[in-house]
Amino acid sequence: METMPIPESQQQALVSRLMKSCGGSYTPQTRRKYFISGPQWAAAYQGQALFHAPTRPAIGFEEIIQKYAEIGIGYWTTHDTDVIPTEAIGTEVQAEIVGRIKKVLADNGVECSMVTTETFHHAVWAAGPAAEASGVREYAKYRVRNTVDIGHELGASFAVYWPGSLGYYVQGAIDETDSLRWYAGAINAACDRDIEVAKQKGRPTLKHCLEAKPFEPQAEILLPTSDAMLAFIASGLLTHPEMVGLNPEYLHELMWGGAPRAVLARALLAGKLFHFDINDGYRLKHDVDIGVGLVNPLDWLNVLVLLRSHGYQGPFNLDYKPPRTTSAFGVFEVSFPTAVDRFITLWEIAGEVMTDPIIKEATDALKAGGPAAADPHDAEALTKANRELLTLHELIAHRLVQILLGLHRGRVFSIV
Ligand code: 3MF
Ligand code: MG
Ligand code: MG
Repeated sequence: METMPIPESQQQALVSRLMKSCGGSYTPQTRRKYFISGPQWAAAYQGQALFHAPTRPAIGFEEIIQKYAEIGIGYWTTHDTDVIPTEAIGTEVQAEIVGRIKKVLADNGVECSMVTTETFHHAVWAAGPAAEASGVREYAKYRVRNTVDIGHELGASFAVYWPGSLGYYVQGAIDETDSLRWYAGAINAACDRDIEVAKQKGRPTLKHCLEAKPFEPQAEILLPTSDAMLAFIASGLLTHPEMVGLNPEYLHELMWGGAPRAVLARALLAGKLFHFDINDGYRLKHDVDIGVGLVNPLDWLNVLVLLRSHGYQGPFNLDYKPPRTTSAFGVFEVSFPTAVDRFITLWEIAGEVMTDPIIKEATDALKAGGPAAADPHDAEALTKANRELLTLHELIAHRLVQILLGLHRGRVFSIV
C-alpha cells in the first residue's frame, strides 16, 4: 500500500511525534550535568560543501544559544569569525558583539567554555597562518592574541587551534622546518598574551589545545595527527609547552586509519588530553562529521570506558555537522538532542562495563595470568601456562557487545 503524500504543513509535527515515540530522551537538567559543549559553527552549518549548495538558512548566535539552553547543552564554543566579521575584529564592533554574546549567554544560563581562531577560511590564509610573508604571520599572532582576549572576556577556559591550512597543495615552495617554527611563534604569542590577561583579570590561564586533522583543506598537512602534535609540543619550539595540549577529534584520527582509543591513551599518558571533539564517521574517508555514535557505537563505548577509567574531566565538544538532509527545524528537534542523548547513554553504559562482574573477573584473571613456569625463559612453558586464559579476550569483547545491546539486562531474541 502506498503511503499518502504528507502535506508540508504536517511534516514538522510528524518528525516531533516520531521523536517522542523514540523515547529515551533525557531531560535538559540531566543533559546539563555533563560537560557537553555545542559549537556555534555546528548549529550554524548550512549544509554546504565543495560540491554542495547550502540546504539551510543562516542562523545567528542568539537563536543557537537559546536553542542549546532549551535542549540542555550547557556550554557554547565559537570561532572568532563565527560571530565577528573579519573586518570588525579588534574594533568597537567586536566589543559590542562580545557584550551581546555575554548577555545572551547569561540570559540563557549557558557558559562559553572554548574559543578558537579561524585561520583557514579567509583568503588571507591562502598560504596558511605561518606563511612566508611576515605580515601574514604577524596578523596570525594578532588574531590568536585577540581570541585569547575574547576568551577571557567570555569566561572561557580553553582555546583551540586547528592548523588545517598549515601545509601546501604544491610541493617544493615551502620549507617545512620554517613553517613549523613560525607556527610555534603564533602559539607562543597566544600563551604570552594569555599570561598577561589572566594576571590582569585574576583568572587562570586558558588551556591551549592543538587539533589535528590528517588531510583537508590542505593537500599535505604539516601537523596531521595528534601524535605529530605531541612531538611538536615537546620539540622545544614552544616557550610554554606546559600550557599547550591536545583537542583530538574522534573522526580526524579515524580518517588516517588510527584507533581513536589508542590516540586518546597516548594523549592521556602525556598528560595532554585537554579537550575532545566528538563525532563519528568512516575510516580513510573525508571529514563527514556525523553525530556521535551513529557509525561506531561499539568503538565509542570503548572510548568512553577508557576516558571514564582514567578520570578525564574535560569537555566533550559536539563538533559534528547535522546532515544536509536535516531541516533547520530538525537541527534542534532531532540532531542536537539525539547526539547529546546517545553520548549520555554511551557514557552510562560505559559505567556498566566498568562494574560488570564478568568483565571484571575476566580482566583480573588475565592480569593474574597462569602459574609461573619453572624456567622463566622457556617460551613454550609460558605459552602453555596462559593458553586457556587468553580466550577471555574474545569473551570480554562478546560481553561488551551484550552490554551495548542490553542483553545483560534480559533483552533476548528467541529463535523458536
Ligand atoms: C575541522 C574542525 C574544526 C575545528 C575548529 C576548532 C571547524 O575539521 O574540526 O571545526 O574543530 O576549528 O578550532
Ligand atoms: Mg574539530
Ligand atoms: Mg571533523
